[in-house]
Amino acid sequence: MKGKNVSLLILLAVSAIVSCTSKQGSPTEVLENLIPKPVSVNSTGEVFVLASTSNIYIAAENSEALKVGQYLADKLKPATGFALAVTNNTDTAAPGNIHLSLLSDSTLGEEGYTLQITKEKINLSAHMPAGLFRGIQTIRQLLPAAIEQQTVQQSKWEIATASITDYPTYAFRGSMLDVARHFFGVADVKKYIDLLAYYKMNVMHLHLSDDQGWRIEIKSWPNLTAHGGNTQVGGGNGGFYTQEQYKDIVQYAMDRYITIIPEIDMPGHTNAALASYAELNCNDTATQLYSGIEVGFSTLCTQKDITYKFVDDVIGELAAITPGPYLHIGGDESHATKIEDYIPFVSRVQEIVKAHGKQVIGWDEIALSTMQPNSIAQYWADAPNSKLAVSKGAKIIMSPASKTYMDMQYDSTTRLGLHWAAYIELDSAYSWNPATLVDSITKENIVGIEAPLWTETITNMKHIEYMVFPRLLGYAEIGWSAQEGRNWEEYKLRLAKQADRLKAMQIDYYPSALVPWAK
Ligand code: NGO
Repeated sequence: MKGKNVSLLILLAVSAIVSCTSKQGSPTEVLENLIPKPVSVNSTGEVFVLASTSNIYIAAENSEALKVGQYLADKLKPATGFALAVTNNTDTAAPGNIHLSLLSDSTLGEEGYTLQITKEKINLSAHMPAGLFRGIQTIRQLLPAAIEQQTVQQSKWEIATASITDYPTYAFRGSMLDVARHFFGVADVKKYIDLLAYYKMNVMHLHLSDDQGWRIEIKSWPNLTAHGGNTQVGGGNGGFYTQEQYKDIVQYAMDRYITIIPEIDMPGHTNAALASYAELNCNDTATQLYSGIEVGFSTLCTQKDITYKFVDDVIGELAAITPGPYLHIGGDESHATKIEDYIPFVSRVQEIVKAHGKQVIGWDEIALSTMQPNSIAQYWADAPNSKLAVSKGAKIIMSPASKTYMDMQYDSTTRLGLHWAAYIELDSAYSWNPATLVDSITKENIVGIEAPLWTETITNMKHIEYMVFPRLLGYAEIGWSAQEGRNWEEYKLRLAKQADRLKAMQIDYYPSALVPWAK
């Protein structure tokens, strides 16, 4: 109680100071509009106004920077109705413009940026184009929430002036979508990618195969999709991405500085493949397609040569259409594979991935195998496995099920989802530190965090939105923002302010009672 009173007093004092320096009716608060929280923000108490005469100027001929500028113009257009010109012309005389520049400042890293917002102009600088891209998300969040509407809005497009320096804590900040248990088409995946981009995340992991469905065209094994793509949990039609569609998703993500990580789960979670090709089974008999949700009954026949030919073909085709460095090989819950078969199989698959020029990621069980020097283990449930991976020199992606699984229900009344790992309310999702969650796994061992959405109970985009939002914002902040500056009591106020944006984007989010949403 005492502690609460003190923080209330501090809050009141801070808002008193803020309101003294504010101009009546104009935005002054910068920080409260931003998730993830930047490294440093100095508000300067004035206002920049975006107008129909504003332009976006790119300093220097750089086609990537031009593309980022165009992305910003495209995002600002629907609600403002302004056709902002994006040009290399750096005539800086006129006020009201946005300037993007690349400068040699390696302290900002690949994704860092600085923003100088004065009443005359906005200067966004970065060391790399990815930093410009992250920076324009900050500009979007500083504009009124109506900026996210898709039709022209009557609003003053004002931004509070400030100087901001910002860069991420972790290099890897992602989410996974399980498109195997239920299939989601290209448009849904693109929408998901857009939302990751808005909160400065940079990885999207696609869980492309499981017992219930095979979702990516493999030209040398066409029955995987022709047969194995035909169903999903509950027995619906399923579906799959052609390689052209997959490439389209990859490009869409790349344009947003997001890396796609494709996952082929093996040797377990493989019923869809086993149903499509009899020769992958030890008894040479194809299984039936499966639409239930129990796990742990399927395994590739690890003794057969054809299995490794299959893996090599699949990994080879996937590597050829995946520009990102990673290939995910699953490896979880292979309860139907004897451990003496599992270990050599997973070790050999890592060599195959390496031969195709990619880096392995696998669920934490792969720690039991011989790890390639740069293989990454994804901690989801088993701390000893993850520590074993670290002892073998591997890095860790933190996806603890009890904190980051977005298929976990918020509480016992949530209409979708599971709760085998935990109920995950927004405070629980936010209030943990990847670098101290598992003893002896520290920040140096961790590449970053990933929040998976498994889809046994999720059948459409509205369901996705409800389970992902607003937890995803917390994961974005855990990955991006400094641990020392994070606490739930302060975060929940910023989260409350995001509601208008989520509404403007027509996202069906969970309105947790823990958050003081505006009336
Ligand atoms: C587990 C399992 C998945 C389930 C998920 C449901 C991992 C890595 N394997 O996580 O197959 O879909 O739980 O929460």
